[in-house]
Order: sequence, then C-alpha cells, then structure tokens
Amino acid sequence: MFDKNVALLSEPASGDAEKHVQILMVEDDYQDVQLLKALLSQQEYCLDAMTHAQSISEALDCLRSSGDSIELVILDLSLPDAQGLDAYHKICSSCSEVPIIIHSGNIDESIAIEAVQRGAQDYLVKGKFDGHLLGRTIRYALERHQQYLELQSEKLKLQAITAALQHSNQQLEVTNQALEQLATIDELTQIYNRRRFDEVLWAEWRRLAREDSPLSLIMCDVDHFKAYNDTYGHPAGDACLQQVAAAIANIVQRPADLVARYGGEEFAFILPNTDLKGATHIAKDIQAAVQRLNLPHLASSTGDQVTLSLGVASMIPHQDVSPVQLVEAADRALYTAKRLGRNQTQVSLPDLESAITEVRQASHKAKEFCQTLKHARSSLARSLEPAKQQRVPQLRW
Ligand code: GH3
Ligand code: MG
Repeated sequence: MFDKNVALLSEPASGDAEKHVQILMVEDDYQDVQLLKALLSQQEYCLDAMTHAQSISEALDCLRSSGDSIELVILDLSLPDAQGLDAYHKICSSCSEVPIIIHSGNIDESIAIEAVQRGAQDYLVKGKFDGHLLGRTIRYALERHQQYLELQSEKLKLQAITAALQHSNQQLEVTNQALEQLATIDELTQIYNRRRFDEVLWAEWRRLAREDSPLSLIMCDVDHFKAYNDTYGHPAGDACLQQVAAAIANIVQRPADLVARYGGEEFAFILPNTDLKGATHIAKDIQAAVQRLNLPHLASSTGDQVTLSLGVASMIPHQDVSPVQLVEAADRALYTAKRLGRNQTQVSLPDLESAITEVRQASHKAKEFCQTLKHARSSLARSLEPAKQQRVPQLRW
C-alpha cells in the first residue's frame, strides 16, 4: 500500500503509466459516478481499480470483504441510508485507517470545515472541480495519510521505547534498593551493620535535639569470645554470633529502634525517645534472651554458657554536642560491666557523665589559660627588651 502511494507523491509526468489506486466510490447518483470516472481516467487512474457502492451499508460490506485493499474512499454525503456527516461518521468508524475524500453537492462551508476537522482529507463540491484538481486532491490525501500512518508507527515505536525505558528504570530502582539494603546489612548476622548504625545515630541525635527528648544506647559484647573461638573453632564462633544476633534482633519493637552489629562480637541498640530506666529494662531483656539460648561455653571463666556484658547510656541530645559522647558513655559502662565480672548490665550515670564533661571542660579551659599566660609572658619580655638594652653600660675606649 505504501509503496504504491509513494509513486503518487510527486506530480506525475505526462505519459506516466496508469495509477492503480484502489478507490471505493460511495455514490448513488449514476451520472456523478460516470463523471468521476471520466475525470479520473483523464488523470490516468486505472478504472479497473475502482469499486462502486450505492449506499453506506453496501460500502461497509465492500470494505469488510476487501480486506485492507481499499486505499481511498470518495464519499457522497447524500445517500439512501445516511445523510450529511452521519454518512462520513459511519464509514469512518468502521475503517479509520482509510483516507476519505468527501464529494458532496452541499456547498455549506461549515459542513466542509467540520468534516475536515473530524478527519476527512478533503471536501470537493460536485461540479466545482476538474480532473486536475481531483487528481491532486487524491495525491495529497494519500500523501497526508501516508505521513499520518508513518507518524502513528513512529509514535508506537516511541511508546514501546518509553515503556521499555520505564521498565528498566523500575528494575534499576529495585536493584538500587537491593544494593542499598545490602550496603546496610551485616553479611554474617543479617542485622544492620556499623554503617547503618552511624547513619541512624546521627539522624536520631539531630531529630531528638530538636524534640528535646532522650536518646539511649546499649552496647553489648560477648564475654570471652576469643576463648570461644579458640575452643570451638572460628566457624562455630560465627554460628554463635548468628544465634546471638537472631535472639536479640526482635527484642526492640518500636519502628525507630535499631539493633546493629557494631563490630566483631559487639552489638549496639539505638533507642530513640527512651530514657535510662527504659533502656536498662531492655538491656535486661537482651541479657535474658542470650541466656535462654543456653549456648555452651566451657572456656568461659564467667559461667558455662555464652553470656553478654552490657553498657547503657542515655542523653538528651544537643546540636552542639556530638553523639560520639553517647557512644563513649555506653562504652565506659560496658567496660565497667567487664571489669566487675561480666555477664551483667552497667549503666552510665548521668551525674558521673556530667562530672566527666565538666572535668574535661575545666582541663580544656586550664590549657587555654596556660597558653594565654605564655603569650602574655613572651610579649612582656619583648616589650621590656629596649629598656634592658638602654640600661647596659656603654663601654668607652
Ligand atoms: P571480653 O569478655 O573481654 O569481651 O573478651 P573477648 O575474648 O570476648 O574479647 P576479645 O576482644 O579479646 O576477643 C574478641 C574475639 O572475637 C576475637 C575475635 O577473633 C573474635 N571475633 C570478632 N569477630 C568475629 C567473627 O565475625 N567471627 C568469629 N568467629 N569471631 C570473631
Ligand atoms: Mg568480648
């Protein structure tokens, strides 16, 4: 169909071979049919390629039985079974892919405009055109229609490409999420890793500083784990860490709570909006969960099963203070638990913490004061230098 039309896109030189465009003429007036045929033959259209229907229903039958072979419809708007644009609508709705030229005795311009707006290729008024104009109208109709079909096909390709792109974007998003997830999960224990711990700690610290609400931290460490590895082997040590992680992972339930493998055989809990009392309570639950595992540890000097030591700290975050202070406080409490015999929870006392902070601040201020004193002394020495030199007796020879 397209190839045949391409030949029609340029003005035909005189003496061109007959043009085989499969045209369906829908016309009930015998004289008009003869006139159109005569005009078309002047333009060297092959009359054998014409089909004629006298009504809309005949035309629809013809379109149905012809498969896709009809390339153009020339349609009268005054037919026995349809009048005006209704005739156009009936043909158009059953073969939207075929260009339609209207051939009508109605000179009402508004109908012509509406027909073209609805997709008709052209509107020829009966008796107001010659063979040359008819030939050109057919050529342009086929050309425009071909361009329309090409555009449609490009549009479909574009839609397919867009859909494929959207699909791969979605896949990329899923992959990115999976990667992001992988980057925050500890491979051995399948709980959050240190990276995630740090992210959440800083984010919660900033959030709770605005809310003026407490943030608690529990640091847990498996007791005598080196001895466990030495006794049972490294793979058994790995399995032990997995069991401990699984046992403690579900103890905290609030959406903002987080449990992570802090490193080695150390685990950490971030508990937003939780005070020291609440965090201590959770620490006891953690300790009890590991006890319930009842994992034998014959090399432990603390007992005959795997145990944890825990350090708890709580602070109301402040934007001028780093959350590292909270980690250090929990670590100090954990160290105390280790020192006092392991398998226990120790709490970082706020009074003690503020005393430590005060001592640190005082020591910092003292250092600054010493520094200022030193500067003052050296500038005093510099300012006294000329006076000293004046007092040196001049030797005369
Ligand atoms: P303490 O009671 O004072 O905590 O003593 P500890 O032996 O538990 O502590 P130490 O720091 O001396 O030893 C920790 C051991 O944990 C040493 C290290 O090889 C082991 N460890 C750290 N990460 C892993 C791991 O992923 N798998 C295994 N199997 N062992 C680990
Ligand atoms: Mg340990």
